[in-house]
Amino acid sequence: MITMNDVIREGHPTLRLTAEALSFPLDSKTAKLAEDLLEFLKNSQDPETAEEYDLRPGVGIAAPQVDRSIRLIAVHVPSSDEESEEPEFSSVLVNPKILSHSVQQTCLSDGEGCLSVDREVPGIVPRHKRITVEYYDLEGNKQKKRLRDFPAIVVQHEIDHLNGVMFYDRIDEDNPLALPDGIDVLGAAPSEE
Ligand code: 4LI
Ligand code: NI
Repeated sequence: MITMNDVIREGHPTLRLTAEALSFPLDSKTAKLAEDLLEFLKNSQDPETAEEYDLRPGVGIAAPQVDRSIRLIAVHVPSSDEESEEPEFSSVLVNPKILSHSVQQTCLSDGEGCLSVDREVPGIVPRHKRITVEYYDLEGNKQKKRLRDFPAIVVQHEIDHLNGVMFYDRIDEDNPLALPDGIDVLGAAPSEE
């Protein structure tokens, strides 16, 4: 089982590498890693399991974060509506590639967190609001998925890890909290006029 001890932190050189593309069929070690990463995210979101193993909650993790420099990410975004049993998006994505994206940008009002960053880095992280991502599933089938808002942000954050990019690289260092023109903001409480 993957725990926080397996997660490398900022400063580790692997986080700055460009990760290697995978070919199919995946070897058994890589297939196991993929399942373990998705399991880690589910465990991290389960209050009892997270408490027992001291896991920080996450909705996405990339293989380089456990020191495997390969193009594989796991995403487990719970559904935003309480009714639904089904997660909004839960998958392992191999060799993910953004085929197209909106001009419209979005960001999280409270900034982004990362399992490899043990500090709060305040600032606006501009992301594409909508993306079409192509990837391979664990069986090697090519998939294409359209995502918007939070799931789109998570996939962009994780693909950045495959390219050695950290979320804070995207924060404007001169004015971290300034909103770029026309960006929309996710998670902001409705403000009164
Ligand atoms: C508990 C159980 C407030 C602060 C709001 C928590 C289940 C931050 C947001 C969660 C913030 C779950 C998240 C990410 C942020 C902040 C990631 C809580 C886990 C919200 C996921 C990759 C950025 C993703 C929205 C510094 C570890 N996740 N919150 N950012 N959630 N979570 N990111 N931002 N401010 N990071 O962190 O998994 S993309 Cl689901
Ligand atoms: Ni991260």
